[in-house]
Formats: sequence, structure tokens, C-alpha cells
Amino acid sequence: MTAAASSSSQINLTWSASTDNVGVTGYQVYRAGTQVGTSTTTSYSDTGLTASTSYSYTVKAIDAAGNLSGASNTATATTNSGTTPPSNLALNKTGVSSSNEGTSYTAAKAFDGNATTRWASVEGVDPQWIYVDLGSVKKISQVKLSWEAAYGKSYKIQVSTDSGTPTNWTDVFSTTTGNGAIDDISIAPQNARYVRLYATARGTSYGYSLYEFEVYGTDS
Ligand SMILES: [Ca+2]
Ligand SMILES: [Ca+2]
Repeated sequence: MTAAASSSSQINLTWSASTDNVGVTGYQVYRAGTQVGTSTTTSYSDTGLTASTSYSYTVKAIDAAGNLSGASNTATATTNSGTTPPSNLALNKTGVSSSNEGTSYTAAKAFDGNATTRWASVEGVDPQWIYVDLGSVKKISQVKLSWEAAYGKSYKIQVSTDSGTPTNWTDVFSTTTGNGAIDDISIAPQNARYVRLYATARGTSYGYSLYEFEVYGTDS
């Protein structure tokens, strides 16, 4: 018998058919020694369980004469964590940038969920910016920048709740000591339809280049 969690509240059980020569008519399923259900097949789904909890199971076969077999081996599984990972609000949303180094490095590449594609600005020019349109106003609380080698040293994160082309920006984060790679930035929850990276000093002689520009939060 095997047990495998399929969610935070369900464990699926499967077992081999009993070879009882009288003819098996079904199975009784036990959780920690207490019967929780029956099955006429060789599988059972135990539902209504608690997240992140270990459960142990056995089965017994029942034959046409009503006799129970001995218990199977004990199978154990732990339900999944009840927390769902936050989703990236910027994923596949429309991006706009101040410049692109080329047609392979457009703003969309920073919002495509692909860690190998990237946006890059033209080389050697400040300032540069890139923003995402979340589609509607959200309450955002985290921005994660995944820089290529061409990182930003001084930049701001700005938000706007404008509709249409954004013109009013509010600073929600600023640094002059950015060090590239991953910049995972927590901010006080902000209403935002647009989220912009506004960069004023480069860490290299190149431009600014982001593999991904992620935004996390909740529906406002
Ligand atoms: Ca990408
Ligand atoms: Ca960093």
C-alpha cells in the first residue's frame, strides 16, 4: 500500500489487489487504526484532513463470506502545507521601457516569467526606466528585481494609480547602494496599477538589464 498527499487536505491511497481465493468484495480503510471508509476498488481518497500533518493508513480486504483479512502494511503521508505561494502580479502584464538595447531586449522580457530572457536599456545613458501595467489597482507589498550583470546602483521604485498612461508617480523605495543579482524589496502596502523602476546610476558601463521584474501583493 502507498499513500501520497494530493493537497493540504487530501491523501490518496492505492494498494495491490488481495489474492484471497474466496473472492474479495471490497476493502476497509483504516487511519491510525480507525476505519475511515470502504472501497470496492484498490484505491481510496481520504479527505478533510489538516494541513502539514502526518497520517498512517492500513487496509483490510473483505471477502464474499464477510471475512476480513489481516491488515496491510502501514503507509504514511504528510498533507501539503496550507499556504499557497504568492503569485507574481506582473507576470505577462504589459511592460513599457525608456529604451531597449535591441529587439531581443524589450520590456516584455522582464515580465515573461522566463529567467533567461531579459530587458536591457541602451548602454551608457541615464536615467532609464521600465514599468509594468498590472491591469487594475492592486495592493502591492514586494518587488523583486533579478538583474543581469548590468545592474542598477541608484534607483527608485515608484507606483502610480493613474488610469491610462501614467504620469503621477510616488516613490516607495530608493537606494544608492544597489549591488545587483537579486534585489528583493519589501515595501509598506501601496495601491498601484503601475510599478516603475526608475534608475539613475548604473553599476557598470553598460545599461540596465533585468531578467525579471516581479511584483507581489493582493487584489486591492
Ligand atoms: Ca525574463
Ligand atoms: Ca542584490
